[in-house]
Amino acid sequence: MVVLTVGKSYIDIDGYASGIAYRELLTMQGISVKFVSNAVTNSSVTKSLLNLPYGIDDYKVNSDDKFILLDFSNPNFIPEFVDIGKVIEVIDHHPGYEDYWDNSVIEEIGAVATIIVERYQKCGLLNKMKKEIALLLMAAILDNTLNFTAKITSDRDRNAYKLLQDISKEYNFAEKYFLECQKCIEADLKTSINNDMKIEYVNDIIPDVFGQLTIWDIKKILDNKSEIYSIMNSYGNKWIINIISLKDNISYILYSDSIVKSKLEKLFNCRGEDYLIIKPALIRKEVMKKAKEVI
Ligand SMILES: [Mn+2]
Repeated sequence: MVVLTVGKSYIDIDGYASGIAYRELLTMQGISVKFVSNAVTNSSVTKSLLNLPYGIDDYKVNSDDKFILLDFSNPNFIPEFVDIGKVIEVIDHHPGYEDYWDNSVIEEIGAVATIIVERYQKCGLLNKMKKEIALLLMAAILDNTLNFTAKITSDRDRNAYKLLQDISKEYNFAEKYFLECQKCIEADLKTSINNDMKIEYVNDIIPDVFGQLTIWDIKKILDNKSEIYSIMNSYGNKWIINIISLKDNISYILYSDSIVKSKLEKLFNCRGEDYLIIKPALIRKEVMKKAKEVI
């Protein structure tokens, strides 16, 4: 048996969709394969995607099984049931461990899902892909590329997404998918902010407490500013939070006080009232990088 698996800490939609889609492809090719993981799915795997008639297999690993690792290559994230000597392939897009593996495909690309789409294409089996599988892979590409705005996005991701659109016939899926993610965030703003909180000293420009939320449409969230303030204030009196609104590709940066505000205005060379508006949107990593370059 070939066992596909993902990193042990949590499963995001890229690992989830890639595991399911690659299992279907290998099965079509006559290979016995299961997709196995004990990790929990995070909020990028939405309820409606979890409800599709595909999922993780209930399977106990045997000593003669071989393993394929998807969407991770860092050996620290290998699940306990994987025998590292029996890993036959690693497909990932996080750089750093290319030399560690003999059979690795670690590419600078938006999503592992894109590589899986290309494998269907190479085998001439794209026309056999089910609509539900196409939807899962579309969500993976959307999430991992931040709706094609992240720097890591490549033309391969855009091409794969087009092929998947033709299979699923869903031409308005980005809005649908991200609105469902947003609903989850709005339903429990506190958990969503807590689960994506970075506390790290960068320098005097940026507070240590740096939150981030990725949503589709900013409006409702801004109506709820007071709740965001109270959640962020529980981390201390100096903070910022970057709220990425994908619909308009804008970062809305909220801050704890006027001192932080004026430092950010200087950094971004713009003026804010209750928040800064930055277009195109920046992810947290990019804001930190910009702050480091100043000093
Ligand atoms: Mn990924």
